[in-house]
Amino acid sequence: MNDVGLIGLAVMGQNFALNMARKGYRVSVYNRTPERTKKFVEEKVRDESIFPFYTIEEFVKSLKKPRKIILMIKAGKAVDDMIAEILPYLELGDLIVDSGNSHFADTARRLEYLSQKNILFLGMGISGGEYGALHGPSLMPGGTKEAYDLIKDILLKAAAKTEDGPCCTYVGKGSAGHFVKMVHNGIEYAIMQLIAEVYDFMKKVLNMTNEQIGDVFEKWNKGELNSYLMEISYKIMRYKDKETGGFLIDYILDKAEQKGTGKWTAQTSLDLGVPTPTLNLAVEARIISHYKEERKILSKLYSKEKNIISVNKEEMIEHLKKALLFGVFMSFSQGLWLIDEASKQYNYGIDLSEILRIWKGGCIIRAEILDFLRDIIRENEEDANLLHSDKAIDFIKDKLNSIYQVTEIGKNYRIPLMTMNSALDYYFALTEENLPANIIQAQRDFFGAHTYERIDREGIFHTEWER
Ligand code: NBP
Repeated sequence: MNDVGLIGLAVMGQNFALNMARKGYRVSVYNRTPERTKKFVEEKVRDESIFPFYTIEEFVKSLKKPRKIILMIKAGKAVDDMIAEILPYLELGDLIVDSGNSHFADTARRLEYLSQKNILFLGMGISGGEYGALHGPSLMPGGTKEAYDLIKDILLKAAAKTEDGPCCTYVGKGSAGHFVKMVHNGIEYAIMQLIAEVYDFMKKVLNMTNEQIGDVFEKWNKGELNSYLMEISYKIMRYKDKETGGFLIDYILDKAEQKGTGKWTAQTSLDLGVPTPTLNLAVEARIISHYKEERKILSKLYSKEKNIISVNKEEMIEHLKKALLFGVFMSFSQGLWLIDEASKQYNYGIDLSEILRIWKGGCIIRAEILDFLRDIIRENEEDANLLHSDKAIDFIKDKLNSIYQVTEIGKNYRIPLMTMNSALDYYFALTEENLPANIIQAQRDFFGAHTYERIDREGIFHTEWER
C-alpha cells in the first residue's frame, strides 16, 4: 500500500510527486488524461517509488488508510468535479488536500460539505513554482488541526527548509491556508510591479543598458533587497535571445497576464475594508498594460514632453534602492494587515510571525526583509500594523527622501509609478490625523441625507444644506 496519492500531473503535480517520493514516500499518481500519466512515468520517474493508476477506484484502493489524497489540478469547477469523483471510494477519516490556487470561499464551502461526510479536508496554498514543487516549496495548509496532523510529516519533509525550520506550518482553521496563499500572491504582484517600475526608471531616466540594470539588481540582491524576485530579475536582464542574439527582455511584449489571485486579494481587501492600495494598483497596472493597442493610439495623441532634470546617476540608483525597499515594506505591511483582519473576521487563528517564517524559503516572495518584518511582529504579536513599531519608524525615515525623489522625478519624465506612488500615498494617508473626509461626509449628507459625526460633540447629525 502507498503512503500518499496525488491527482493532477501537470508541472506542479509531477514535481511534487517526485519531491515526496524522494523523501522516502510511496506515491500513487493519477491524471484525468491517461497519456499525461504514461508520459510522466516514462520520461520523469527513475527509481522513485511512484505508482501510476488509470482509474480512480484503483488509485484510491492503492492507498494506506486513512487515505491521504493531494489534488494538484486547475482551480475552480475541476476541484468540485474531482472531489465528486473520488468521494464514492473514500471512507470515514480519509483526507483530501486541495493544493491548487482555489478561492478561499470555495475552500470554506468544500470544508463544510466534506465535514458532513466525515471526510477530512485541507485547503493548502503552495508557492515556489515548478522548481519549488520539486526541491521544496512553501506550503500553507489550513483546515482542521486533525487533518493537518494526519499529513504533516509528509508536508514538513517536502517543504523548503531554512535556518528557522521547514517552510510549512498549520496556518489556521477553515480556509486560512488558501486565504494566506491568495494574499501571498497579492504581495507578489505588488513586488513584481515595483521592480518593473524601477526597471522603467533606470531605462528611461538613467538611460541604463540591460546589462547595467542587471548588474545593479545583482548587487542589490546581495544586500537588504535579497529576494527570489530580485534574483530572477537580474538573470532576466542578462538573458540573450537564442534567435536574435539580442536581450530577450527587449523582445517580450509589454502585456502582463494574470490568473486571478491578485484580483481576488484586491476584491477581498475591499470587502473586508482593509487598505491595500499598493497590492490593488499592481493589478490595475497589469490591466492597463493589456491595452497595448489603446496605449499605442493614445501615445500619439498626447505630448511626450519630458522635463529633463540633471540627476547624479549613482545617487539616483541609491534612491531607487531605498524607494524599492519602501514599496516592498508597504506591500508586506498591507498584506499582513489584511491577513490579520481576515483571521479575526473568519476566526482563522493565524500567527503572522509563523506566516513570515514559512515565506522565508521555497516561495516566490522569499526575501531578506522577512526577518526584519518578523522581528517587528514578534515585538507585539497582538498588533498587525507594522507601522506602529519603532523599528518601522526608523526604517521609513531612512527611505523617505528617496521615495520623494523617485516619485517626483518619475512625474517629470512621465513615468507611471503606480505602486511606488501608492505606497507613498498610503503612508501619507495612514499617518495623517486630518484627512479631507469631512467634506466627503458633508457632500454625502448634502445629496443623500447620509448624516455625519462632529468633532465637538457626540451624536449623528444631518443638515438641510440649502435652507
Ligand atoms: P494547471 O493549473 O495547468 O492544471 C492542469 C492540471 O489540472 C492537469 O493535471 C489537468 O488534467 C487537470 N485538470 C483540469 Br485542467 N481540469 C480537470 C478536471 N475537470 N478534472 C480533473 N483534472 C483536471 O496545472 P499546474 O500549473 O501544475 O497547477 C496545478 C495547481 O497548482 C493549480 O491550481 C495552480 O493554480 C496551482 N499552482 C500553480 C503554480 C505554478 O507555478 N504553475 C504555483 C502554485 C500553485 P489533464 O492533464 O487531464 O488536462
